Amino acid sequence: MTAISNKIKSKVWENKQEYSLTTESLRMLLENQIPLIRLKEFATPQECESLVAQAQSFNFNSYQNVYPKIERIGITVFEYNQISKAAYFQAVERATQLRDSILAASFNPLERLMMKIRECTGATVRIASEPHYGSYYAGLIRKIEQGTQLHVDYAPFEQLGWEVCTITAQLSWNLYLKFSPNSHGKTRIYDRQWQPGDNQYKLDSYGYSDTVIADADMITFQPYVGDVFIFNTRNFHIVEPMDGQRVTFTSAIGLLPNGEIILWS
Ligand SMILES: O=C(O)CCC(=O)C(=O)O
Ligand SMILES: [Fe+2]
Repeated sequence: MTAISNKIKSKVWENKQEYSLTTESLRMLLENQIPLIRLKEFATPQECESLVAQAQSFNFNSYQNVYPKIERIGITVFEYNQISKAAYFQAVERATQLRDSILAASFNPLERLMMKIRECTGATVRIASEPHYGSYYAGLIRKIEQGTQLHVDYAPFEQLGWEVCTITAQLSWNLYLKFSPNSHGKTRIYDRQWQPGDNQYKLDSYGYSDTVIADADMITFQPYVGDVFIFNTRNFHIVEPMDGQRVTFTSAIGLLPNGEIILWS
């Protein structure tokens, strides 16, 4: 990237503009030209409430080796990386059945989001799929209430040997389902993308030292129930702790070299 286009880019980050979902904004987010896309009123308060009510009759499990505690319904490639690919794909069917029964009794944000991305890009938008194993799981119902460490989510670095490792850009979408009235629990994204040399800043299974984001531009957003926020998770980011409940529906979104867009968790 040239010095001039870098300058234009950091202007956009400084202005902290919010973008709606369009072909152009999605392309710019994938290329890290803008920090954030917001889909206002993606779901109604009633839809969000009913999804949470359905989910609460099942067990949320804690992420393994992740501190502070993060709970979720659904499975992640990140955790099975330490176990095995085969075990992940064995767990997909059951996790998918549970997700589908919760969504059938409330509403389906995953289908809605995929449809919106399809409409605005014209691309093939599908759940990620692994040769010889089949479909991935996508769509966690997640509670992040004690915050996260500074981290990135970027499969080419984390998931060697999986289809999702071949993506060229990675985003995350979060639908905020429940958010206790609170001025905390915000999400902060830094204009600093993970690079191979950054392993020296790693603290544990996923957290990084603040040194890595020194001097980087950042944007902090306040989540609202019913809104979806999409951001580029190769950028270092962090969720502030809060008092009360903070429940989201979320998955990763990746761009493949052939232009297809894949989702997984
Ligand atoms: O819950 C959030 O606001 C963002 C969580 C996160 O780290 C992610 O979606 O990658
Ligand atoms: Fe993240």
